[in-house]
Amino acid sequence: LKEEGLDQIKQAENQKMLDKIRVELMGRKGELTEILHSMKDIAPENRPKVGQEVNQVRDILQKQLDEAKDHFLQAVIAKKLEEEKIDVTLPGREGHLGSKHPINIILDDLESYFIGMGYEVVQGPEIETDHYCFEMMNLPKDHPARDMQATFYIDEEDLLRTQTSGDQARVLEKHDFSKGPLKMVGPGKVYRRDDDDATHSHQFQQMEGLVVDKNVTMSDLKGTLEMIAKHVFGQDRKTRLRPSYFPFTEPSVEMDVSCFNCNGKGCPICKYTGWIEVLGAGMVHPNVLENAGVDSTVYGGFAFGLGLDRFAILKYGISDIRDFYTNDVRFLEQFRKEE
Ligand code: FA5
Repeated sequence: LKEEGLDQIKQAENQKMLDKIRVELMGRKGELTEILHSMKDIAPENRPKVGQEVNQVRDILQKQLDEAKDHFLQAVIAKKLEEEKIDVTLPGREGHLGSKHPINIILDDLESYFIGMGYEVVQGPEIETDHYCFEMMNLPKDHPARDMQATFYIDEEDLLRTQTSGDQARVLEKHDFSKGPLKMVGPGKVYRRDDDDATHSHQFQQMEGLVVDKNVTMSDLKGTLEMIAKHVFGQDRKTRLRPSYFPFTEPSVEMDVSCFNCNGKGCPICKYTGWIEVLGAGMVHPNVLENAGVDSTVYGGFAFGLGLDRFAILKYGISDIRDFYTNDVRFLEQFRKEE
């Protein structure tokens, strides 16, 4: 049986044949097992000897089976390795890496600039209430200046915010002035029923800014705005402040930056004015402070709301604001070097 078994194992050509031999020899109905089962028919004095021999044969066959199995396994692995050979000289497949959106580049840069000057960054809700977006900002329901910003209303109280200025009221209500001055910026998306053109979009991004303390003056505001402009646009771009009107600031100003396209000479992008408006600002109106429970006889401050899309247009010389949201990768990829 031993010789026969070893012979069969030697002749097995593959794992399948080997499995069959194993079952025939050692399986439940295999020849060896049968011999072990028939031990009871052997004379008791011969049993130990026969048992020992059978066990020996079983061990030898088992060892041979294991070796053969290992041999087949190695062959399978070797074949697989051969088939899966990697050609390291092939050029790699290029993965597509996204790039940061130009507005986010400006946003991240401004955020860290303001954090460096001690401002905290807050995030207000895009679905804002009439209460925070308008009423707390000195714009009661019947105020004519509500027409300045065409609003998408959701219901009587909820709306898509037209400006980030509601963030001012939210932080003013919470700030503890005994712990120090309030300095915050609040970036985010805003929505208006504006007609789209090269510099206007129905959805754009603003960054609100608010500083409230004792003895804050208009020259602090002017200095801050000029610093921001120089930081983003460099030393050479011209800026100007124009008197303006906002219900929540008094006095109010707007800042223009000289047009990137015509360098101030006048072209269709700047509507032949030579300037593009980038932000509104002013000294916080006492009513805004009082509405939030801050004593306007002790505290005062300045606020600004800058248009991040306009900043990006001017910084990168983009001739149409709509390029920001049509998401053409060829447009977006140009800004990879700026990240
Ligand atoms: C405001 O929204 C005021 N909340 C700004 C403010 C804040 C004033 C704090 C005083 C104190 P205005 O509507 O002008 O103001 O918008 C501010 C800036 O957002 C503009 O200067 C411009 O840069 C940008 N902007 C306004 N409308 C659009 C639009 N349709 N598309 C793209 N950018 C716009």
